[in-house]
Amino acid sequence: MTTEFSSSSSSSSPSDRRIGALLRHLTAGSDSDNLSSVYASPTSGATGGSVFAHLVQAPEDPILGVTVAYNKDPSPVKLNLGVGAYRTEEGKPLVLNVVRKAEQQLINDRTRIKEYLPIVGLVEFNKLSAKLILGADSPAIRENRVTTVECLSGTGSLRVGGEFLAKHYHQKTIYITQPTWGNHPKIFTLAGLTVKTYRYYDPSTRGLNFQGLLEDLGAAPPGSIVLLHACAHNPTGVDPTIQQWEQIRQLMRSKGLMPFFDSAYQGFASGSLDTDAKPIRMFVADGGECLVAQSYAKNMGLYGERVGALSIVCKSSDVAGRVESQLKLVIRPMYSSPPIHGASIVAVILRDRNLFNEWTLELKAMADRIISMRKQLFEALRTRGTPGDWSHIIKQIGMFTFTGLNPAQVSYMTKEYHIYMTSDGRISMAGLSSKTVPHLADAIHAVATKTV
Ligand code: KET
Repeated sequence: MTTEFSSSSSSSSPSDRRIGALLRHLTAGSDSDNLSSVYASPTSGATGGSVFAHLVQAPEDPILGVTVAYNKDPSPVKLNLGVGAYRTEEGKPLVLNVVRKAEQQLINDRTRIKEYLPIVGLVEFNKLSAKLILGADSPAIRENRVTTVECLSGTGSLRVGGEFLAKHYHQKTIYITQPTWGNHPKIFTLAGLTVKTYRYYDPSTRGLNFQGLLEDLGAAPPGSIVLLHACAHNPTGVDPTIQQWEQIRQLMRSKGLMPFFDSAYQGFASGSLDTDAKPIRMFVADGGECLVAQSYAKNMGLYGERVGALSIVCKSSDVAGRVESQLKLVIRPMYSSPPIHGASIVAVILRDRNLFNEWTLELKAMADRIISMRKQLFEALRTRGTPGDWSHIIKQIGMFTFTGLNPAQVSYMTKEYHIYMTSDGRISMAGLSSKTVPHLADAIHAVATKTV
């Protein structure tokens, strides 16, 4: 257009030139009109208010927010018992020796590339993860009835599994334990499922409400999904016995309930990977279907690598293949494909007998240190004569002690002793050390002997 005007203006009549000038003027005018309307638009810099001005400040996450508050506290005696992350006796995060070795191997291998992984992730990692949780001799693996996809740690595996069920499973209700890990209801609601709870914990015995559990699962509509903590229940540290698991299995199978296992602590409960996977293997051994979300955050200390897996055990390899094809349709628009590094570390460790054995020793050492913290804390309260029965500290299983302290007591301990924990009274035993046990025991003694 501009070229046309200028070429015609050199050879045309005065009236043509006047019309041309007028047109240029009008065009320039409309340009500036456009510009001013751009500047005045709600997302431009020129106008006053933000389109997000109506937002209220969201509260911090109930678990991860504890670390945020802890980091702001300048006190030298502060203690973070909030998040379930392992610490050494020196209170430091731990990178396992086998992880260091595996990473060295990966770095030394110059043939390694950084291409996108397939949508399902690292295939070798998936196979090894299924073997780790279901057992090397699992008939379901042998019969090719298991599909496993690498996901973003335990959370991502739960979310992908939840969305898959919301899309393709006839029942949209998932039952979760009361209480449970705080993220469960949010994950499954956003995945498109309806969340309901089943009784699990009895505050009066600080143990399992087995009768309540059986009643609630017995009353659940046939086909409902049931979330089960594979071991080391979070936050209560209370697990069913193997006999109770068998009863749960029979009830669930008789009602056609769909088991969805969350396995975030394999190896952390008993110190043995196989023992901790037993409840899952009981459900797989009966030939029925189930889902399993695995996390390597805790048992390999790979928290920030975000490495986990979702396995769906099906009744035939034909169905498993179609399930996998649909899982890919869930994953691709969500994050396309998972990251390569963490899964490669896990694959190196799981495929090598020596590294695997070394891992089991390191894992056992972490589990043992936690158990020793339980004993030390229990003893420290006994020697202080702290009122109340604290035997649940040594009875509960896994990373956490569900102390029974109420939110007012927790906030008193934070204010006066700089001890940070979730407001439900859960403490991460993995964050304690012999040096810090007396400080925690003093704080618990204080709140147990005075009204706060
Ligand atoms: N399931 C359970 C039961 C669980 O406790 C956690 C983490 C996860 C899954 C997910 O972990 P991931 O890092 O996505 O693999 N729990 C600890 C950390 C957190 O809240 O994110 C915690 O309870 O402290």
